[in-house]
Amino acid sequence: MGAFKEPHGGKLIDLYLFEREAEQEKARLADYPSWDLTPRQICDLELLLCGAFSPLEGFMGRDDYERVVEEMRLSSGILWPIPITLDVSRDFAETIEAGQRIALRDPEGVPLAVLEVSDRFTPDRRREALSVYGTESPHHPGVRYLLETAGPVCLGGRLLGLEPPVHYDFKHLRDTPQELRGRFRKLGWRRVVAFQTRNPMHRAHYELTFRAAREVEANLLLHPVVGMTKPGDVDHFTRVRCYEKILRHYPEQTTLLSLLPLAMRMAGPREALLHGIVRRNYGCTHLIVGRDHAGPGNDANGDPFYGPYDAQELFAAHQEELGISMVPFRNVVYVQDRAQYVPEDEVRPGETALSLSGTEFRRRLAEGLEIPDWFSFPEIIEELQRTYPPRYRQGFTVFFTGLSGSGKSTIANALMVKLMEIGTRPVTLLDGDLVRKHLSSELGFSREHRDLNILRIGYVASEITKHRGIAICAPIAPYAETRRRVREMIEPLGGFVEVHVATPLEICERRDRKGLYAKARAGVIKNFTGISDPYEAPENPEVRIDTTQLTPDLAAHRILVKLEAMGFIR
Ligand code: PPS
Repeated sequence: MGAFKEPHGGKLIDLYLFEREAEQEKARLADYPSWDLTPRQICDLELLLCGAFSPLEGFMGRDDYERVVEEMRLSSGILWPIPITLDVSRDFAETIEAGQRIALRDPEGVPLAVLEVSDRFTPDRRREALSVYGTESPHHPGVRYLLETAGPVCLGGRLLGLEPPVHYDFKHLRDTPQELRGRFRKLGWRRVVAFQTRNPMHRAHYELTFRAAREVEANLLLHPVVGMTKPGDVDHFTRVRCYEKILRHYPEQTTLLSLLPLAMRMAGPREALLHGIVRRNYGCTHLIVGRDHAGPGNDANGDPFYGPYDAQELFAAHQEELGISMVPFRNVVYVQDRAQYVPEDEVRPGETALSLSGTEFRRRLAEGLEIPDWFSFPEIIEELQRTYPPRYRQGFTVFFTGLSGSGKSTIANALMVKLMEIGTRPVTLLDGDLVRKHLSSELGFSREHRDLNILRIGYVASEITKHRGIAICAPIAPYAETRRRVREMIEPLGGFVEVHVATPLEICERRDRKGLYAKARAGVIKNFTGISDPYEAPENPEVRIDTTQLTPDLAAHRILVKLEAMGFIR
């Protein structure tokens, strides 16, 4: 196997302009239209500019796009598995002509590159989804992005790089392909096997990378993706802290860690090829390809989108052309009898093989249960426990909803006092009236204004939850869709408990503590919830309370019991 083969016999692409040219180009930027790059586009741009996507010299035009989608080849015939395109809005595209230059800027407005537009085209996203991802299902995160997020028109052309995207984190672990090749050369590493990952590494990963490197007599590059991975993955800050810790377990001078700002598409087999091309460009000679490489999870029926070894098969078929070899790996399992990890097909009859699924691992973290040493190194478990504390240390939101006068505020106050008595976390009450005074004083009671009000409350509660405090919200929140959006905002950050205070309208109206129902009946107050405005009762709240049968004290107690059952207090 020849080391440091140049891609396709050519040089590594470097699209950055020399300093003087870049200055000249920057002086002309005021005359160019500007496009603000999305996070995904910034990742793609960074890899294009530094040559990680060699031989690409810019965003793909129609000819490359079409042939990549249909045949996995650029128009020149070179193997390329996934379109790398600049998608924009129709409005923006209509202002752009072929031959024009546009400035590509980061979210702060910093110009990163200039695109010499040579092509403007409207891709057929469904066809792209079917060919590249093998499915049109929106359950596939790559397809969902394509169909729901990506702009409808693409601009293709050559890139002139002005400066690389700024990264403030883990600077010491970021290398361009040039830099990494240089490091390998300096260290005398002639054979390098890359390990691609988007997850924290546990002992099984450690074992298999170690074995892979030994098998092919190569040094090891841990090359985790820190651009965009699958929604819901462990954040890259936590993962990189874990990688730094696992690195110390490899024999000295054998292994390097470098971060890859790639935006993953979760395209399974085709993505494995892209990973191969990128690693080849970074100077690696081998890539470990495992079971369900770059797999997107399951479809609506719970079936996987790709076969477990589809990626290995496709890679094997194109290995020569890719210029990088695959090290296929079999799953390793822990054999208790031998206190050792072994490939699963080497487990002898009668031996006990142990493994812990990702789901089971997350359950144990959430419940603060023990995680065995054979599964992961203690420093890594500790790191993950810090990011994912057990439920009783996570923040949560109790979100009351119900008619005016239903008793939301009274119960919310009682609950707040009880939680303060327990005292494990700070508590903030976002009561309807209070919020309308401080956060939403300019809003009225139209649907639009009510939604804005609830989304503001949701945003504040999500921040409180993220910081591991308790938010108690008590607005009317009459619309189910808006409540769903609030839940979606908060659930990934901690607990969300919806409490429907279901006191019937007649009772609320009979109580009429603020005299508002009388005014609403008289038509003095317009759009009054329950009288002249809708209230959509929640279908599946965590708790439903009717205050005609329950005192505020007992109602608050019921919510506490629910929180206990869910593991948020103990
Ligand atoms: S919403 O729909 O969630 O944004 O409403 P919210 O912020 O909770 O505000 C409800 C309180 O405002 C008073 N009020 C009205 N309620 C409903 N409809 C109309 N038109 C209206 N006008 C004023 C009322 O006192 C509500 O307080 P609560 O505590 O719910 O009784």
